[in-house]
Amino acid sequence: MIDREELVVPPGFELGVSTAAFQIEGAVREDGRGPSTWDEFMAQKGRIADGSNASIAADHYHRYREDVRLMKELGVDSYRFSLGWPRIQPGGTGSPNKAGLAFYDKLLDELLAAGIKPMVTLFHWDMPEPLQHKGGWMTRDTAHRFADFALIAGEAFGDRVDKWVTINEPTTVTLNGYALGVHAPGATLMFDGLLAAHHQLLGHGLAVQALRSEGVKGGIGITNVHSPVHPAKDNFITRQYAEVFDLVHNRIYADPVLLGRYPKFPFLARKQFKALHDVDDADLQTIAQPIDFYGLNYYMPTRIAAGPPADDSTPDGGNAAGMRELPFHLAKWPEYPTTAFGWPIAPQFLTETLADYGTRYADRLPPVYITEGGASFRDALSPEGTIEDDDRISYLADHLAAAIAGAPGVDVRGYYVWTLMDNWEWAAGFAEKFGLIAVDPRTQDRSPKASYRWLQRVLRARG
Ligand code: IFM
Repeated sequence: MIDREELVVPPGFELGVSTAAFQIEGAVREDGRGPSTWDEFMAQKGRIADGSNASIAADHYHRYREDVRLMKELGVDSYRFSLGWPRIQPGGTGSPNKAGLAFYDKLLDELLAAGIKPMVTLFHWDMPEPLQHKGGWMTRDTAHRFADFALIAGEAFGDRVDKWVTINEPTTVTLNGYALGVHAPGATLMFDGLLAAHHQLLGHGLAVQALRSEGVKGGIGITNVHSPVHPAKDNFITRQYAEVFDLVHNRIYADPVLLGRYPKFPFLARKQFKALHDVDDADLQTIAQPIDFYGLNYYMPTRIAAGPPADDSTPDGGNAAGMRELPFHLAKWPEYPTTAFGWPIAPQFLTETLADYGTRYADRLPPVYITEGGASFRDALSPEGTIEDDDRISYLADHLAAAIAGAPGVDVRGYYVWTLMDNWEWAAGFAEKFGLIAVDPRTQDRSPKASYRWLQRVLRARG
């Protein structure tokens, strides 16, 4: 644990906040926006823990000016947000919706006027529904439609965006969305869902080519969420299961992008990885386009234990019904405190992750940005009506310090806090709060928490 008031952010180290369109914008039926796979998913009974939906979310679509002002007062260098694909291409194909483009145009101009550098994610999970109905990421054609979308975005915003992220967390989309069915589109294909991973990676490569062909001035990268995987017991079988989970969570995404190949799959798991065997070399060349940075989201480590889920299973995807089909499960880390989501708080695994990247990818690894990091807690109002989210400050201070310290062979350039304000946390609805700013669900009033004021002090101390 570091002294949070002593934390020094070195000059040139970029500090930002991160959000995603569907989690904050609301206005799902306004100005020609089309429905997305998440619109459909959240309307299905039993899918969202608190029964809520994101049709208003944090109403950022109407309050973006106030949100940019709050970011300016916070003093961040950069803002990472995503473009709502269905807002710009309501049907997923064809010419863009002018009103959709106009919203992001205004947002970009507002950010630049406030001196905040925009980092734009092209896909943060809200796929246009018509494409989902054709199979979504299980369909190869979606990768090409995504490249068309990248071209539209590059043409419209390429003069102002500082950094582009093609896809956010293909891991989560594949595992939660296509394998376990706890996220949209709710498919339970288990290992067959890995085809969705390949098509996202192909979409990434094609989108990089599209943005380059538009001559965008910003750097281009991809973001994955990395969780270092440890066996709960040091025996052969548990180590094998941990290796399989490391492959499906981490390596099948990073290796093709950075090394131009899929990792070697364990002989005993060849059947499970068949979707990724024998892929065309041309695809791998497309996926391994040179990139300017690698985006890494880090929240927690993963522990794998043999046997089906038992009492020591983690929440979220960890106790999805599909997990019961597997001979292993995600186990708890009782030695660490946890966030409200039940995620272990252990910043040393961010250091381990960085060190692993430095060793594994060495000179193939471009500069790294931690594009997300943060924690949900049950924030309570103090008698004075403020939110004193001490736990969040500790989490951020310790993880930020780990990112700044970095690891040998890794050029860590920045850290983006997840997230600016309380939002709609996918299948958890509004229950899980990660924000630096509280949002009153009835009035949409924004109230900065103690963590916001702490980060503001840290940023001001840079001079
Ligand atoms: O809210 C999500 C975000 O959309 C993607 N990364 C993890 C966050 C917390 O679960």
